Amino acid sequence: MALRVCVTGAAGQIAYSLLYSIAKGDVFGADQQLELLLLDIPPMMAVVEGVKMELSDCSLPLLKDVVATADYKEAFLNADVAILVGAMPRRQGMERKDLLKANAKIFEGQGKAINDYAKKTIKVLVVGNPANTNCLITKTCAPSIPAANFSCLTRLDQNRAQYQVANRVGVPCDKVRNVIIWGNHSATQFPDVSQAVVVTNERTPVYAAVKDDAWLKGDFISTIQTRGAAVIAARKLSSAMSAAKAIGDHMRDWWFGTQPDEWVSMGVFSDGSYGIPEGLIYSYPVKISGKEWSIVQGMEISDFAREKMDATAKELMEEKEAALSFLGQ
Ligand code: NAX
Repeated sequence: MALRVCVTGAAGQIAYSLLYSIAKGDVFGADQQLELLLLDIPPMMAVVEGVKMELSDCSLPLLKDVVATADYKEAFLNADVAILVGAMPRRQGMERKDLLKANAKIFEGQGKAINDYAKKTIKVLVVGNPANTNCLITKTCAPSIPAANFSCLTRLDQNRAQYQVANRVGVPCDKVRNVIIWGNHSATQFPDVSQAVVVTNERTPVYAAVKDDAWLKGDFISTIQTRGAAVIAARKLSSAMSAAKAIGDHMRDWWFGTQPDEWVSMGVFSDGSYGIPEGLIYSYPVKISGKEWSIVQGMEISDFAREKMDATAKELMEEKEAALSFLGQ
């Protein structure tokens, strides 16, 4: 049976990299047939039709059907997976409150449509910013779908952190494991390598491998927190290729599971683990098996980490309060 995968923001720059990667089998497996449901807003339909033409021209054997639509029902009907990339971008002079309001409206509508039309087993990954809070709104508006089926993307931050450490130590990126991104996909996020290891013939803690605590507690953290802005400054466009790669990594791990002794970071519905308020979409280290994630428990949290984990939780509480107040308007 073909898997029905909805991607929103289908005319945008992330989707342009992402759709090819999904359609050629990188994410759901080399044997999994696919139907792609491409959603964007009505003025972008001609562009989505162009993307659809290109997908056809890629001549990909797994791709059974491509639907281009601006209609929520058509986009989410019987969907197995939804990757919500489309969002209202922050325009110059726009207040944070106005951004939250515009996005609350979008994700309220999409949450309701997922609730009404998608499969109850659907996995939803929210990418459009503010990703954590947009994910919370979507989940809130889809009460018939389990909370565990919603997540937001912090894998790009994890990948950025892995690269920075690997580059410093001089090993390939995949040798750096168990980096954690805590909290919000924003400048308050806390990239934490206190549990991370460099895996060569042995497993060396990152602090021992890097041998520069000041860098790991200072510039390393701020580099990850501001990397998105640095890419925009250089490219005049936000991260797209790397975002699409991270979406593929996130979804593939959710689908096929994580390796033993390894975890990945995902924004998930907080159950109060590590003293974070319940009911936020907060990025935690998770292990995945049988398409179900569980938060890695039992790690010691230093005072240094505590302060940073609480600061990003506080920002998410404020976003949540503002965004929920806009629902139904
Ligand atoms: P683009 O502006 O290139 O594309 C966005 C697309 O979404 C546009 O085609 C637009 O028409 C569409 N759209 C707007 N409202 C929609 C709606 N209600 N339904 C369906 N489609 C809608 O942006 P792109 O570079 O692709 O980025 C998309 C989003 O990803 C942005 O919100 C961006 O901030 C966010 N990102 C999140 C990241 C993360 O790690 N969580 C990293 C990358 C990226 O910055």
